[in-house]
Amino acid sequence: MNQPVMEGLRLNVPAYVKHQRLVAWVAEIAALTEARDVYWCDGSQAEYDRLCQQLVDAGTFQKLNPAKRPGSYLAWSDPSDVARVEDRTFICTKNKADAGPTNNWMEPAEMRALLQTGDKALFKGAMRGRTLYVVPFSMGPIGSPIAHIGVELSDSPYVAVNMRIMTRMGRAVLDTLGDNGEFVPCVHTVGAPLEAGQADVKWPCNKTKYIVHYPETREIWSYGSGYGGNALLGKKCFALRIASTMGRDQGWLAEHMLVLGVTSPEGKKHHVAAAFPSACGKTNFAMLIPPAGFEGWKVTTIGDDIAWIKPGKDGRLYAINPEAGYFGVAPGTNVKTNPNCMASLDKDVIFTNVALTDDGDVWWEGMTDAAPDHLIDWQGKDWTPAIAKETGAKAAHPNARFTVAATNNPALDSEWDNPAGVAIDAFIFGGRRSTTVPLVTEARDWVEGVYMAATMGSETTAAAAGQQGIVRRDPFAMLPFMGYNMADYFQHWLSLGAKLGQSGATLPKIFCVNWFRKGADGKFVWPGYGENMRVLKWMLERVDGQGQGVEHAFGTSPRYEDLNWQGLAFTPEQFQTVTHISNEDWATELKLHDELFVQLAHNLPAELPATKAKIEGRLAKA
Ligand code: SAT
Ligand code: MN
Repeated sequence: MNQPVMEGLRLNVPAYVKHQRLVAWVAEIAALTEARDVYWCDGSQAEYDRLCQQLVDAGTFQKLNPAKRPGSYLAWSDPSDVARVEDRTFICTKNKADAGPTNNWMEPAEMRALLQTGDKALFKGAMRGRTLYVVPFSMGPIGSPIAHIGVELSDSPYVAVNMRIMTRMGRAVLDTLGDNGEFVPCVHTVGAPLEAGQADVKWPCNKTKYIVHYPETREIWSYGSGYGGNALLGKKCFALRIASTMGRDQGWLAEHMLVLGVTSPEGKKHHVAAAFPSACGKTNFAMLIPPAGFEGWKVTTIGDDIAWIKPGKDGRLYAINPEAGYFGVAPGTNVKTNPNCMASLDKDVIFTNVALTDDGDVWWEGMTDAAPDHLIDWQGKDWTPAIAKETGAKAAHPNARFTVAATNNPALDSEWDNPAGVAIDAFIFGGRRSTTVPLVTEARDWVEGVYMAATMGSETTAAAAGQQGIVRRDPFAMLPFMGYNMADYFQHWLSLGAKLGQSGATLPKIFCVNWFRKGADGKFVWPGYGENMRVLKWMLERVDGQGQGVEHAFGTSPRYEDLNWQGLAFTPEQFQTVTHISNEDWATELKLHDELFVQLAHNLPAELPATKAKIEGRLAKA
């Protein structure tokens, strides 16, 4: 292929690239952003090692002690760039109603003027002095009929190396794309052009941030942040926001769900998909080790954050994990809460915003009972337990993360890479609620389950910038990740259920859980983590038509004697605390459901207020 040469810029197109439209687009973005040069990622180990070394030389990465943490690096971000920025995230559709009331919206032409075409367009010259990395990636196994391809153009080598872990990235993707394949174009800049002679900083970013989606043309434009979901555009931007609209149009689901396999001692295997908001323990649940009393049971991980779920010919729902790695929360992770995760982090990890130990390893709050005597915290400052006591300074940022390949996980499911996916037996929806919501409830039918998921509330966490610990409605744990109108999304779920039901297929059962209920002392009552297996087993018994429970106003829950307590001292009184349904609390809760329904009134499926009326009727009789 001839190499298009633009004024002063070679596109450096490798001979194996056959896709003229892709090359033309790279040329267009390189010209717009005035990138210094262009580099096409091939996805090789040698390239990864080279880019990591380059990041070390630039001061972005510190190489960790290879005797303690081989092949691993630590990055500290700018203190202002530590989480997703929901208030800077936009869904740009022609009609505002298509983005819906839960999304920030701007008219596409207006946004394009701001970013691309206007006199002061932010992307104009944004990559000056920097290399534009062409990052081809596949969400899902390369070549799978369920997978989709994206190409991210980014001026951040940190993004390139993280994308190599989080996705199937590199030359093989372009080979599959051929000369005319479809891809989602993703443009990302840290928004920190370098003028001639200007020295770079360790974590370039910009105070101004835009995370922009055009669902109608399936494009993503991200400006000003180098962090996680703002910058690794295959993840929330593509695999959830853009993919949810693709799913709506094509009859499938893109969900903020982990997917796990559970195998019983008799060898019977079930698959479960579970939605929880960010930083509510999805990774822990996906890597759960069954506790004492569950000998012979096995839990295996298919995915820890996102599921793409498509109906199969048999009417069942099949899920794949579109990702190839985990971008998980480090604080709180330890050998007790998540031993499989700790083992995954032994080698070949990129850590972001954890603390550095004096012997070149990492530490975060909750990793060990006692903190080391001295650390360098995530902002590069001296940290000791005494300083922490006095100032409250955290060694690791509460949203500190690890990036690691799925293949590092000792509990990885043998089917995790299966292009056909796994058949889902149950959906679980869970929020972080210190009160009101009981440990586990089974919906009596699909519509009741959709109601539960739609009205889910959760206390906010450090995964997003903004106030933490306040309850907000987070339907399906998708509030920050919906690419279209939330009410239409509810309808999509209802319609899919109705369609599959009509085909005679058994629909997955739907459950709602809450691991986070607190007692009068303000402490969590339910031990969580591995002990969640007790609840999981009950759910699977229900799937098999065996588990016992009692019906109440909004579903069916187990009694104390319906769970296996072998190996755990958990009293009926404690069980009462985590399962109690207070009519008073639920009256308040239902008012919040009302507020949501008022907000989503446009196109809200009638089934939802109808379900609410039934619940109210039952509560009145209770
Ligand atoms: O920053 S990410 O979006 O990748 C993590 C999360 O919020 O779940
Ligand atoms: Mn997530």
